[in-house]
Amino acid sequence: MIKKTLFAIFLLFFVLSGIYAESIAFNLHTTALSAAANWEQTSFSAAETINGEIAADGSAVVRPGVPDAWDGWAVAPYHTSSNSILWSFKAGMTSVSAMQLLNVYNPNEIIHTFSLWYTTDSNPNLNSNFIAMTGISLVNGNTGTAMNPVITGSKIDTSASPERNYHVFFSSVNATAIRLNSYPNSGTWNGNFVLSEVSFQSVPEWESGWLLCISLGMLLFLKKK
Ligand SMILES: [Ca+2]
Repeated sequence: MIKKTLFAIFLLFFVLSGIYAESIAFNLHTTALSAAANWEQTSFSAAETINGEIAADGSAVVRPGVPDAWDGWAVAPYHTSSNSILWSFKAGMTSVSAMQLLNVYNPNEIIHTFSLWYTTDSNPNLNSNFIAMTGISLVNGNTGTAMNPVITGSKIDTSASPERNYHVFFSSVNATAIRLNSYPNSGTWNGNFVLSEVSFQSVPEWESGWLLCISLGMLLFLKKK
């Protein structure tokens, strides 16, 4: 009886370790983030990039009390300048190794040139100290094929062949927030862009690792006995 109870307890821990892993890689499970930007075009707020929706142009999102909600972050009329958006992890320090950027809104408003930065500040904001991402590579998320952008430091230039679904891989970092900087006219067509949604391949450092190790060890121990 005791053995069964213990087994059940550690099985629960094992399941929880999976939940706490918060693997939000390349899907729309983005509730573990908050978003802020230096500038938000009217009805195109930073929060639209983490709302779990990927609505297209011509179909304003229906939200009670919000008459003209468009799904994505845009920066007009300041698309001729650089802009920044910050995604902070609600879990705090998080191990991150990849992200997905979706530009579903409109094929004419795809972001093609941007840079990626991270911070370890405990209270991250757009003025925190940021470190450039390294080891960057891109895959077309729709086809799974490697892309060939011009990468200079953490600056990624896909203007020769922009895509609507970027999987961006980089050297793993422990971060509290990730910042994306756009460049002047870094959207296709008129220079503006609409970034529909973002997600990260992330694992909060301590929860998942410890829960997984302890629960797996105990499961194996109890199974042997
Ligand atoms: Ca969205």
